[in-house]
Amino acid sequence: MEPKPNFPDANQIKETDLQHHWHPFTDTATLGKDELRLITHAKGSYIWDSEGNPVLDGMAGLWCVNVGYGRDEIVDAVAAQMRDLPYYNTFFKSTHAPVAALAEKIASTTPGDLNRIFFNTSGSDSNDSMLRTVRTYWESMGKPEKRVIITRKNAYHGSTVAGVSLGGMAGMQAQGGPMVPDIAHIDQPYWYEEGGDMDPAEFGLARAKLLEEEIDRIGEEKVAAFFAEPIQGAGGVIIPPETYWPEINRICKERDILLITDEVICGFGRLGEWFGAIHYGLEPDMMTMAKGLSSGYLPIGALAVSDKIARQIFENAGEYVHGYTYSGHPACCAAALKNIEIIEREGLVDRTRTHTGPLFHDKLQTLADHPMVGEVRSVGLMAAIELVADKSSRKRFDNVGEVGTKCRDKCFENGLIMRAVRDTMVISPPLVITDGEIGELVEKAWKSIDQAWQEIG
Ligand code: PXG
Repeated sequence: MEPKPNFPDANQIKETDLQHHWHPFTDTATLGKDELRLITHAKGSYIWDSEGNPVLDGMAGLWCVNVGYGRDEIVDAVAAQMRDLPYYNTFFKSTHAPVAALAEKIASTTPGDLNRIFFNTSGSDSNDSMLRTVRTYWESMGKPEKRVIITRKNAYHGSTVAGVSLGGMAGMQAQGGPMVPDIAHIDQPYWYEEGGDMDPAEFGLARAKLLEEEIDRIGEEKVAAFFAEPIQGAGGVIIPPETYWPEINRICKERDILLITDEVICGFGRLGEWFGAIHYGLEPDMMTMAKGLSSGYLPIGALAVSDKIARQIFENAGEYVHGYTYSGHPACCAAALKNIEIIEREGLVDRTRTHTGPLFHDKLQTLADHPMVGEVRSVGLMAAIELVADKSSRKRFDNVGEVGTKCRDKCFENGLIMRAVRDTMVISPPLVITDGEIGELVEKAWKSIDQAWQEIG
């Protein structure tokens, strides 16, 4: 495969990058030139590097390019919007057509009565907005002490101060503290890693009951909300046992605690429904979203709020002094609107539920025959492969993360992007992935797992 024609000097770009670019989530000081992969262009489910190698993008970028790469329609919609109105704010009684249309569109896809949409630029700042909105709601109810938000250990909710505080990643919380106060973390419903001798159903129930115990410990009058992803993505595609969400739902309803889902990864068709909450039969009081909202073509996030909560705040809190310069940015809204139009027109949500999701599931299960694969699990187009030293006891390798990193590197070499979370491989391809590409993905995954296994002996 030839490199992209007329592409500037790749080596020079890498040199410049290494001198001046500070990479997110990277040990930039030790980043070597030969490790740096320069991506030049993309189409459908593939990206290309500067050497001209096509790579099947099993991660849809960072869990976001749901409609795949190279959608000229989105480019055209954004260009047209930018010619008409590249920017205007939505503060101070102003609006514009794409923001109004997008708010209506999102409201029509969300479960229950989440009819009020606040716009942001990412998942992290949507979660900041969520935190402020939850606490403002209870303040407006005359209960300012009801402000603790319960989340889970090993959850990822973003990289801003509120995002890291809400998240339960110990390594992130160790940098740049102190964290936002009044956030509590309970154990996650990760049966494969933490289930011990319990069966999954029993374990799911036990982990859900931790919420009740935590509410009792803190005092119901102080707990504002439970906030969680329907399926933890960055934590390792942790699919809770079927018993988990119904019990969480019951507890939130009985204890006057808001139920809020982070749909940044699970939203916009990833699980074969518009949102993860729908997959689990939940009607949350609020939801946050980003990524698949625009398939990553432009940065945009949103907080969807129920009629009841919005009305309470509007009628009792006065002006809500919150918002970003780019809340409801017209070009980003235009990208999101076109993206949702494509998802609807091509039936990508139903296709994921009824066709690609089941096919992906069945094909991936063949990997469970490999001696190093302890479990393969998936919902829709989101999957995890557990790499273990011993299948029957679910025992991990001693040097946690080593085999996962090795496997990820082998995937790169074999033309597949698959991410490693410790020794769990995670996959989240574009929703437009074809049947043939699913076959290719699984074949390359087997080859890479096997090569990593051979190397560690
Ligand atoms: N919530 C969830 C559930 C996420 O997955 C965020 C919030 C924050 O969104 P922004 O747009 O602020 O990044 C995320 C982001 C990874 C990885 O390597 C995952 C995310 C971001 C970067 C890397 O798995 N998720």
